[in-house]
Amino acid sequence: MRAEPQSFDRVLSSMCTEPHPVAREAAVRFLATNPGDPGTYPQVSELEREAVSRLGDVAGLAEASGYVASGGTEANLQAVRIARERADDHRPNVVMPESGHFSFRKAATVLEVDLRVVPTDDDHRADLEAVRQAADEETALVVGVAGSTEYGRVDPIPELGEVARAVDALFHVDAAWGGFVLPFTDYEWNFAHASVDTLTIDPHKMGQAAVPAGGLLVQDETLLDELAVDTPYLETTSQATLTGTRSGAGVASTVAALEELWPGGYAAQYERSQANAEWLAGELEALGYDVVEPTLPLVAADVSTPTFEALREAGWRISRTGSGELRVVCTPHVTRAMLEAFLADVAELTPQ
Ligand code: 0PR
Repeated sequence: MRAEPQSFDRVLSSMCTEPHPVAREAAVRFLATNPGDPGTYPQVSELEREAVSRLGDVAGLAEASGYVASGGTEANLQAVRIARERADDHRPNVVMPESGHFSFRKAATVLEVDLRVVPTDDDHRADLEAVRQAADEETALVVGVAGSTEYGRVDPIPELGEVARAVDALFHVDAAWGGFVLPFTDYEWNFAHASVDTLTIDPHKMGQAAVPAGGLLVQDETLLDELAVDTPYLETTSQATLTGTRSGAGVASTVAALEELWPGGYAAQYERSQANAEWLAGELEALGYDVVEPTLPLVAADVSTPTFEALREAGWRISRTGSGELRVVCTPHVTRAMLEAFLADVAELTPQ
C-alpha cells in the first residue's frame, strides 16, 4: 500500500489536528486492544477509567463518570438517548439552538425524538427567550453549545441549565471542540458553573489525541444506567457504549495527551491559537472583509465564492459556514507561518 495520508500543511478547515507525538505513540501501542471487552483487555479498561477521570478534571467534575466514545457524534447521540430513556413521553422533544451540530439531527432521527431548533441571537449564541418558549413538559433535553462548529460561540450555559430544570428536562453541553480551550477563558461552560447533566468533550479535536477519541461525561453515574445493556457472553455484565468492539487507540492516546498537556501545554496552545485567530481576523479586516470576531480560535469571514474557490484551487483546505462565510479553525497544527502564506494568497485574490 503506497498511499500517503493528507499532510496538515494546508489544512485550515479541520476541527481535528495532528496528534501530539506522545498521543500518537500511545495510540499505536494500544491499537489492537478493545475496551469494549474489559474482561479480556483489562489494561485498556483501566486506562479508560483514568481518561474519564482526567476529562472530569478538564470539565470541572470531581467524581467523573462516562466513557471514551468514537467522537462527538456518538457522545451527543448517547446524551439524547439518556434523556429519551428517562422521559415518560412516547415522543419527547429536544430543544437546541440552530448553532447545534448536525449530529443532533442524526440522533433525533435514530431515536425518534422531535428536534426543536430555535434561533440564535445576533452574536450566534442561543437566544434564551426562544429556548424558554420552545421548552415544555414534553422536553427531555435542552442542548447548549460551548464552542460552536461554525463560529466558536459559547451559549449562556448557566441560564440554559435553569431553563432545563424549570421543565424537568436534562441539560447537555456540547463542548466537543471547545472543551480543551474553554478552561483558559472566563466562560462559564461546564459542570463547575451550571447544573449540567451530560457533556461532550472530544480529545481528538483540540485535545490533540488521535482519532477516534470522543468524550461523554455524566454528572451522576446512574445516568449511564440508561444506556446499559446486558452482555451475557462477556466477562463483564453490561455495556453502556454505542459501539461494541472499539479500538483502544483513542483511549490510550487520550490519557497520554492529558498526562502530557493538562493544564500547562493546553493553556500555552490556547494562547497561540487564540493569538493566531485574532491576527488573521485583523489582517482580513484590513483587506476589507467582514469578519466575525473570534471569541475562540475560529475565524469566519465574508469571502466571495470565486475567492473561496481560488483558494481551494491553490490547495488550501478551507470550509464554509451555512451562510457561506469562509471558516478557518486555528487548531494546534495551524501555525502563524501557515496563516501568513494563506493571507498572502487571499491578498493576491483581493481586488484593490
Ligand atoms: N459537536 C461539535 C460542536 C462539533 O463541532 C462536532 C464536529 C461534533 C459535535 C461531532 O464530532 P465528530 O465529528 O467527532 O463526531 N465538528 C466538525 C464539523 O462537522 C467535524 C470535523 C472534523 C469536520 C474534521 C471536518 C474535519 O476535517 O465540521
